[in-house]
Amino acid sequence: MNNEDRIHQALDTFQIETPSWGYADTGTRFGKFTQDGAAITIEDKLADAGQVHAFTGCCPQVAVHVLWDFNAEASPEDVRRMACDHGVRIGSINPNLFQDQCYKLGSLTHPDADVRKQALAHCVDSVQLGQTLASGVITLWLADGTNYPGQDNMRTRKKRLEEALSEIHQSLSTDQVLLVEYKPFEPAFYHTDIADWGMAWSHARRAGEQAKVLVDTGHHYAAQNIEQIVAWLLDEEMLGGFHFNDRRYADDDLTLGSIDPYQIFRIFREIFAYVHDTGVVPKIEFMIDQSHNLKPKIEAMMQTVMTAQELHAKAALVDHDALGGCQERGEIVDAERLLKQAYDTDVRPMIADWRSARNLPEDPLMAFRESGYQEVAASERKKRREALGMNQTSSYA
Ligand code: AFD
Ligand code: MN
Ligand code: MN
Repeated sequence: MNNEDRIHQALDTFQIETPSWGYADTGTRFGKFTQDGAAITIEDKLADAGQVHAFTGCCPQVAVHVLWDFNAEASPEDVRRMACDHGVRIGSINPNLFQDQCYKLGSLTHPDADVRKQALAHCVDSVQLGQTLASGVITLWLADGTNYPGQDNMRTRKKRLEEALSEIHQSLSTDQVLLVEYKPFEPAFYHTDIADWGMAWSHARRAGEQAKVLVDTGHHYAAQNIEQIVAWLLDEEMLGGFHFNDRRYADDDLTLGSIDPYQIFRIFREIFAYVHDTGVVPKIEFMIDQSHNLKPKIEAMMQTVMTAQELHAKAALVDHDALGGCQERGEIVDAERLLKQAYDTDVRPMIADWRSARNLPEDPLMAFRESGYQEVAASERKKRREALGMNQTSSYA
């Protein structure tokens, strides 16, 4: 198979989910810079996600955040219809266990049984919401942890979480998966209850067959070898999915591949190698987790999507048989050359051909910019913000 065919075949099956929260105003703990064009309601978010899908052709699903996207004006049925109206559908469901005041000392791991009960009820409600929306994926991120040595017993918290995850798992329908996300620190600063892939793996394993690990590429210490984690989880059949972004320092939600594109290529290459070696195509949820504070939201999302397609296409070019031969013979220079040859291939013309063959613009970002959608949305939403008296200036949170 030539490079063009390999890339077209890879792109035909490559889909990546965009997050509703990536279209709305966001900020840091030091303040929020609002944008006239940012989405205000879930309908705005789904309209914007619909634009990303319409121009790129690979983002039919939108992740939702339960507390931020559903309310009196947006029931699950309303949201499902809005998604359909904008040419997308609801993807993963994100419970919110980190904003309610009662979660100050944790949610599912909290020392107070009543708080744990409230958190568990929210998770089970989220699972049922997923069933209502025909979403097969529950992505669980816990901000749980402690800020001071001695604050709580880490083993007791582990046990509380094991109990809760097992109950959440029991509420899943047969076609749902529970993806357990890990993060080394933030917001907790002394310890985080699910701090690394091993803890997530242990919790998912204990919870049940339908629980797997969610790898957020921004949730690793600087020198961590993420593709080794991916290879292990693949081999253990415990890789549930990714939250893609990039980081300079920590959980920065930078544009995927903007700091270390070769790492993302190596991650995708591990998946292609696993499929080649085992003949098994694992069900992996490719999801974006970003919410840019400064960039225009839709353009930032398109940049990430287009980069993901390029890095995935490059990884599709690796000749696994030739690489396997080099590895067996210990030809380490040639082995690395094979990877670099694939990575250094300019795949953009072949991706452009793939897009035009599907009536998609060769450069989705520029085509979107010329469409005028952003200007129309910004002026309409600016009026709505003013009418709602929404905060226009950043303030210390
Ligand atoms: C934050 C958390 C985590 C979570 C996301 C959506 O660090 O990545 O998946 O918010 O809730 O980025
Ligand atoms: Mn994440
Ligand atoms: Mn994060």
